Amino acid sequence: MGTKSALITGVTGQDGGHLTKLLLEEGYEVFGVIRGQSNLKKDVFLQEFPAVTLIEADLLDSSSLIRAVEQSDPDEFYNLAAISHVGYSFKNPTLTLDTTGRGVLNALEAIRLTGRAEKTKFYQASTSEMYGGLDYNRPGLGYDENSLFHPRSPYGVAKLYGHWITKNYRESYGMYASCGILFNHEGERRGLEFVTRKITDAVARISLGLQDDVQLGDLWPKRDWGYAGDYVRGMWQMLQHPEPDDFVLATGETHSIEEFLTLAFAQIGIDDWSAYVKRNENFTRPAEVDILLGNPAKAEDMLGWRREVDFPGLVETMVRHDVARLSPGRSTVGGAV
Ligand code: NAP
Ligand code: F7E
Repeated sequence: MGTKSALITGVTGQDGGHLTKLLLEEGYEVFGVIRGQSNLKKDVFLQEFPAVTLIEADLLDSSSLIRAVEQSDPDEFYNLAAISHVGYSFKNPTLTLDTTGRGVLNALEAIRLTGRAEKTKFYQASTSEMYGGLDYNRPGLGYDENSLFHPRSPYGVAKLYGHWITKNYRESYGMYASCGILFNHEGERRGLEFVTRKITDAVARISLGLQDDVQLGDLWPKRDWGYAGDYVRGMWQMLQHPEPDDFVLATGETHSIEEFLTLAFAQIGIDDWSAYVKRNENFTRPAEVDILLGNPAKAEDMLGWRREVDFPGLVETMVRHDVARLSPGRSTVGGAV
């Protein structure tokens, strides 16, 4: 069989970077959808991944997606693009619906209308935010593929549409379309606006005397936090499975933001972090997801997926990366900020 081709939307995001690296290592010809007019963004991306062909397109523009699919003629289409920040989605709910919800339909239609329903395998980036973390629907062993959904944000609601329209295209048109229901995954490519990276960036700055404290919202919420590199491997494994299906990827452990702070500050020798963390109401949300815990048994059994990085290892990697990045005379590692 010849070289496989893959089209990735959201290629400039955290998972896009990890997935590009993996697919290039696996010998794929990789095409990435890049939005906007900025040449700088393209240049920065191509500096790290010169082998990738970038295609200017946008999830909001159906015709641009049709062009992207025609140009790349992909064996595998990974739809990672989204408005992905939960707090931002409350402030921009319509944009979130259009991008994170309707954008999935636009991507599926681009495959179908170009006559590739039988050729192109589709991956949809579904999320644990669809579960909502409320008492009544919280299973003891963690959420799995059959758990009830009760999204708690415009982001979660839009993702639920993306999830169901993907399943609908699988059932209606026989498309190979799979949803990965991924719990939080983090790492050195994580955007600085997400809580883990905001903390590790601040901890590094505090240790280097560049910053006095960090302003955060609620600290009690718990998340099932894994490493993004492990999770993109799971995405790829899903599309290698003989049948399309939906899979949860998670660690099966849950930890509060307070626990994350304790491990992160311990990396720079601070045991009591209370003086360095200030509460700022601007970082709270109109509705919170209190606790998320996932059960990855199906992916482990059917795909042989395993996560390699544990919670302390994740925090240590992120703090070390940010200290190195911000230290005088040190430059950025790879494409990570
Ligand atoms: P991310 O870092 O926020 O990346 C989002 C990407 O989407 C960026 O490349 C962004 O491009 C692109 N994008 C946004 N709007 C677009 C549009 N209208 N057209 C084309 N591209 C657009 O997200 P991530 O953490 O890598 O997550 C990848 C996917 O998995 C997302 O769909 C996210 O919702 C989902 N997910 C993430 C997690 C997690 O814990 N990370 C868990 C479950 C599901 P710009 O660079 O131009 O902004
Ligand atoms: O918040 C609390 C916040 O924004 C985690 C996305 O990738 O994972 C991510 O969504 C928790 C929440 O991630 C701050 O209220 C406190 O309880 O890092 P986050 P998220 O909302 O869990 C899911 C699975 C996705 O699918 C999403 O795309 O931390 N929190 N203080 C804060 N959060 C932020 N961002 N900033 C704070 O200052």
